[in-house]
Amino acid sequence: MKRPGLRFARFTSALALAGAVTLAALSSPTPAVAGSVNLGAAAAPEYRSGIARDRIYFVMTDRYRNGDSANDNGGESGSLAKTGFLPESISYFHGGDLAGLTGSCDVKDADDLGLARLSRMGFTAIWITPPFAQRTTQGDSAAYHGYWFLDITRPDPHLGSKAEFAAFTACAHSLGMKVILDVVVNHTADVISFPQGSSYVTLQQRPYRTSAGKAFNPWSYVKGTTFPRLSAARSFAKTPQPAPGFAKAPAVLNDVTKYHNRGDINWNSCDDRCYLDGDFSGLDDLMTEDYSVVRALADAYGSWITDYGIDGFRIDTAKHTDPYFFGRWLPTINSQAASAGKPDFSSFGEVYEFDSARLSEIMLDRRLPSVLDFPFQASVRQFVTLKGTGATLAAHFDADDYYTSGTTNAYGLATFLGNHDMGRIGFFLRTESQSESENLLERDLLAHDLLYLTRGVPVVYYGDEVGMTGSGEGTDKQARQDMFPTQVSEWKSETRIGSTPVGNGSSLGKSTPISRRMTELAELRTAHPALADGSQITRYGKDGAFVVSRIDRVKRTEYLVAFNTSNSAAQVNVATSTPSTTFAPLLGTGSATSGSDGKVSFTIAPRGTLVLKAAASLPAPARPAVSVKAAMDPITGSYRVLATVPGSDPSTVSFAYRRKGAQGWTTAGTDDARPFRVYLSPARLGKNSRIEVAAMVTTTDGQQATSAAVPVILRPLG
Ligand SMILES: [Ca+2]
Ligand SMILES: [Ca+2]
Ligand SMILES: [Ca+2]
Repeated sequence: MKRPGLRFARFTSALALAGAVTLAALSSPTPAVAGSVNLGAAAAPEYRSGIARDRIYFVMTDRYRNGDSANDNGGESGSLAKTGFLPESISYFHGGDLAGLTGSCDVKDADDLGLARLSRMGFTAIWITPPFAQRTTQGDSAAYHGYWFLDITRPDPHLGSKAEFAAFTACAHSLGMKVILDVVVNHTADVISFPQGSSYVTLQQRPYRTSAGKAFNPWSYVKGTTFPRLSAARSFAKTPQPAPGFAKAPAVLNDVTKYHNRGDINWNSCDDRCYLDGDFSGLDDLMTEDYSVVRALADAYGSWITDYGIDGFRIDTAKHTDPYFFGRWLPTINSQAASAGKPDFSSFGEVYEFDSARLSEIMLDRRLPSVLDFPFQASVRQFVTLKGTGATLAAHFDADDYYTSGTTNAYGLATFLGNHDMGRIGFFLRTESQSESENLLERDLLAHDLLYLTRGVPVVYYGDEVGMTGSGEGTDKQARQDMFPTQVSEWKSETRIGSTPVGNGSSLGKSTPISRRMTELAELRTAHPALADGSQITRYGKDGAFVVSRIDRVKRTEYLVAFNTSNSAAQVNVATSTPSTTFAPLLGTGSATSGSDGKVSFTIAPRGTLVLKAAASLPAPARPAVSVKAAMDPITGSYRVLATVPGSDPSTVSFAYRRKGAQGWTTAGTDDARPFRVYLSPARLGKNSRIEVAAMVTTTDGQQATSAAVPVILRPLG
């Protein structure tokens, strides 16, 4: 869920410190290099998330395929308010369900348009909108989207039964696909209202009070399992009054004192706390500081992992959840997943934020392992519509080092081109492109090439494979079209990129230039895993062109991936790490030969992509050396630790720190692309902490060298 224009201050998380693992106890001492320190196991290898090589298809289940018309009314009859079913309207349920999405699960049957279709297109994971039982309707709209839950212990009856959910996950797993559930922890359906009205009341105006009337801050209780006893009449800024007839589950969520009860987020005049404690458009905002809420959400969502083998969560409205919640909730989720045989359970949060410095800060402060990469979406959108240049993309990826820690980095970010809130890439191209309209298909393919061939986990929004664009404003309801034959008249005649308007037909059986390219890109990533999660080194970013190297460290092979958004051919001259060899094409037309200095020149076609693979292996690197220096980064107030490594070998550099006087080193993260950097936050490590930092370089042939230790005082900004 999104709202524009949010601003956030930094949150200092005391819990962040508690989670930093001191690795001294784990290390088996290795011989120290003369004149340098021994980082032991704190010099961790480069990290990759469990989904770094996956390709995710994001689908709104209600809009994909109707496998069972008997559930279209959700088991209700009578009024629209009860059934929520009106397939002619963009605001109501349309009939799609789990049975339809699952299909017959026969990948060899070209007529099987369920999960087998997605497997054939090369997807290795599916993210479905929240499948939980909803408050069916609210005002003049229905919960077909899944973000208004009442009961998270069972599927919504419009989508199917528990048995049908089990069949869905079993089918996905049999096809080698992971299942990622969209979960909501910030709020429930809107059931509570206030006699005092819905305008937000600040903490200064009315603090929270215990049932005995004592003012308190819920953030004082985020380290333990106790919480003050509260009273509906006395504890809140407003008096919570639940509408009758809407039972929530788990049962503790029926207790109105488990909510913030301060009124709605006012999007125009919110203080920082209001974004966290206010109701999101009336949706009941959970008191996630209360451990009983943490526990209930962990048990209820964890049981889906235990019962169905769910592989990951996409976490809705993560930006609006209290800053301590994920540090408490995710470890219990991950341990339930590990017990269920899912040690690589992977989650990513929705933090609607377009600045990478700020987004990474929220991700790390909140202890989220990954987030949706909104800045990537904005940068690619600008690039392909000619509102940006190669420099736009270079600047975007230059911020990647902000995401690096011992257990996070930019390779685990979920990348995307558009979604169910902001609208589709096809709409942006159709309405924003500063180019001749006949090139929209090529620009759409270019956008998907960028999605699949740069770092991150590509998420395709369902319907983009058939070139859906969007009606009206192109956002939210108008970007949630049906894949099965639609009864919405404006969707029948809607412009599509690469194909004709769908009319009364189905979008499911169609092969389009975009779907064929997705399949090709998926095959390319599978055949050459470096294109999925190999080190990415920016080589060129100017005018219409953007070029990166991707490195296969196991095979010691370099790839060049080049994009050109301009309407004329782009001639580039870039550095590589592989001298005196030929680079042959895997995608696109062109080739190159590197000189003895590693430089190559080649041409990228207008609106084209070129993927080249070096014939020779990376050369044996010289004996390595590394030095570090640290300085405050004025953008974030974190300390930028920069390692200098001579030569052009695509080495990795592991960073570690230790507190003054301590013996063991703690992992700070490993960077595998020049410039070699990590960022240490005074807020997370402790303001004015005195630490030492050091780095260890590992070359592509396994040689290592360690720097001297450098003292740093983590003074806060300002
Ligand atoms: Ca149905
Ligand atoms: Ca909240
Ligand atoms: Ca770097």
